[in-house]
Amino acid sequence: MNRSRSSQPPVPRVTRSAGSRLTELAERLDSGPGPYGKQRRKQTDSALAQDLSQMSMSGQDTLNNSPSASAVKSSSRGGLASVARLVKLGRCKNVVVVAGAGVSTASGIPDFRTPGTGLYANLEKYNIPYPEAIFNIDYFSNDPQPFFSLAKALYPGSHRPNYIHYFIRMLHHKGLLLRVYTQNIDGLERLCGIPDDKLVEAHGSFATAACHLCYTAYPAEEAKQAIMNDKLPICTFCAATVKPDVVFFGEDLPQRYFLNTQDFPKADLLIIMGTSLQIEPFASLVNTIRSTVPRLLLNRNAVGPFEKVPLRRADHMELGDLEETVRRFAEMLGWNDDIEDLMRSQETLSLPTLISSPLSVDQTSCQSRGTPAGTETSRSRAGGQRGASSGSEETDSETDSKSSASSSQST
Ligand code: CNA
Repeated sequence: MNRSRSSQPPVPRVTRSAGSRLTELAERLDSGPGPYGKQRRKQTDSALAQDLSQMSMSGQDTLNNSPSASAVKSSSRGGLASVARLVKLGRCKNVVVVAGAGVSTASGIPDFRTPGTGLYANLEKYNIPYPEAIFNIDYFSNDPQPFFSLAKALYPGSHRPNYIHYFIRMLHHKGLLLRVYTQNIDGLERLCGIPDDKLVEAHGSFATAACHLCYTAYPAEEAKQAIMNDKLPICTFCAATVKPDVVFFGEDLPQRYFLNTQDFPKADLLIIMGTSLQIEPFASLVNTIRSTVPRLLLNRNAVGPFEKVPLRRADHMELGDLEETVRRFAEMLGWNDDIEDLMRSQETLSLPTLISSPLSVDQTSCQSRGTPAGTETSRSRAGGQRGASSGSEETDSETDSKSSASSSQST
């Protein structure tokens, strides 16, 4: 994580927050004369826009023949089929994926906001005053226990990547993935073999840990062991509580997040999956794409700019269960068999754990505390929960993708 410290060179600071005021600002930028302004991009993107509008009807026809007639109603301008056709025509070679917790519900990890099953609907057991408190750094400073109780349920190890993760990896296999920006902290993108350089874990992960006050690095495996055993991992330097490098509200986003300033202007397709687009600044990323570049929302419900009617010209959405939608998308692209093969081979191999082997520390843990029961999770259809294993087909994907972030926090 990029937490600003006086000894470091100045770096851009963006702090995680809930809210959507930045969305409006970004939209104004998009329509203005600046680098993302409509005027500047109009000519270069007009061919793409023309393709999209021509494809609308035929895309709709294709979908009408599919078994999911209800999804057609929620599609805009041919939705999946239009975008699939663009990909097949070779018009999308720099695809950016923006992902959220909905990508991992098929792996058995609850999201935040789904009524009934989301973590926010099931927080009574953590005894916190409001849901966001569990990810609030000031609240954590006073009482880390609610977060640690939740962390026990979220720690990577008991969940497996699902079809959606492998779809993203297939985008990479086909040479089309510019980058995936995920808000997820479950590490499943890494675990399915998406290489580190293609991945931005915008809200951090459990793969590293550090003191929440002085940012001294702490062995992630030892932090995990302490938390899983209801003990507090304590900083060897200042004796404050250590926490996994998950970005809390009020903390800076990792340095790698700023890759978005290079990637989004370059992108020729944006796929937004399984997110409510409620957390800033991440949510506003989707508005920094050029206005004529297709944006495809795959989610259970319309979110962010897709809630506005009419949608902007190059916007498409396909509402419904994400895994089912992604499977249909993959079938349209002719990728389904490849993805199934990839999943089979990868999931039968043993995969490495996300946390590298522990370094020794002088002091590991201190007092133990009582813990409420862990969060219940549902089971998945594909991938889903299984025992942790180790070993990967693509070893390059298993190195620590947070190296830039980690280096910026050590003194
Ligand atoms: P969110 O606010 O809970 O939104 C999830 C979105 O996905 C909602 O719009 C849901 O309708 C949709 N969704 C959920 N399941 C499905 C499904 N099966 N099919 C279609 N749509 C579905 O979560 P966001 O990601 O938007 O919020 C960002 C937070 C959530 C990040 O900071 C994460 O750290 C945090 N989070 C992460 C995880 C994880 O790592 N797996 C789990 C829970 C929360």
